[in-house]
Amino acid sequence: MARCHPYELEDLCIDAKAPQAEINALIAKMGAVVLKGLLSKEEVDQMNKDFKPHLDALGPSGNKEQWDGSFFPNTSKKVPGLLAKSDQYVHSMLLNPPQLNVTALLEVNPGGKAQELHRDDAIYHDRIKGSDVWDPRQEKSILALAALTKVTPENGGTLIVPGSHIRSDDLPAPTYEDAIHVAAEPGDCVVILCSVYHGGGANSMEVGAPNSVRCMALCGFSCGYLKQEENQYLQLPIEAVKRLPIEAQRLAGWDMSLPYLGYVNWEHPLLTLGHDRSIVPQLDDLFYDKVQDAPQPSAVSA
Ligand SMILES: O=C(O)CCC(=O)C(=O)O
Ligand SMILES: [Fe+2]
Repeated sequence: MARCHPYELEDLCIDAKAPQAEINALIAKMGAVVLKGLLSKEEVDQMNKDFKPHLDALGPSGNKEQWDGSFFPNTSKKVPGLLAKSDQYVHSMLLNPPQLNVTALLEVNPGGKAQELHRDDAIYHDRIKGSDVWDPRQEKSILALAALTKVTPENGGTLIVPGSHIRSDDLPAPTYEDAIHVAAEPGDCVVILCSVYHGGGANSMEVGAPNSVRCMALCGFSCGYLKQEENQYLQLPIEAVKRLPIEAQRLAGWDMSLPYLGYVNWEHPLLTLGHDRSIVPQLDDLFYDKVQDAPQPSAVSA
């Protein structure tokens, strides 16, 4: 059966050092990109080292005590709360600005079945009207998936339907035949708009075969006025939050969404982490967004 688009994996791939405007144009067209070589070998090695004890603590793949559903079968190991588990993750994935939405390590093991194709933004109950041109204002969140192992179509490479970010919700959802399979090297990073149809792939490999385990570190961002998918305030030990760089604390949710959403005792939430008042926005700075309120270039020239 014909796919609903003409694209192959290489149409989504772009050098991570390409000009930002080129990357933006590609994601606007496709709804997803693969940034080749975003992370260095050292960054990938350090994250794998930091996460190993947490994966080991879950026991072997297929362990019946793990979540065993269709979206996440027990062959997928899932580690949450990554800000408290790897400083390298904080620096390589988080400090890359809006508000953090979700962190997760997803290790897909042999025997794992493919996820249903889905839009992550379905959690916000939005409907996409569908059009020929992408309107960035429809987006609520964006997700980066960094490869920490080799990722192949056989070991669970993510399934993506290019162009489906502008597909109307009145049309039937795309099928597995419409999806392309991600293949990526460690350090490559898949970035998807959360309106694009995607899903974790099946792992059809034998246990113990080379590259039979697929591991990706996920870092999602959402608009600051939305409830976060992974509840950072309850997920992270407060002492671990206090140790994060201030920019990471803000991204994790200890911040205001202007105008005046998210205060504590009428003040900025960073004060709850013990910061000196002099470095924390106060009074009118809790209400007015100087960037948004400034005259826009078109308004000035008109
Ligand atoms: O594991 C993957 O490749 C994608 C996972 C995913 O889409 C999800 O958990 O929502
Ligand atoms: Fe997803």
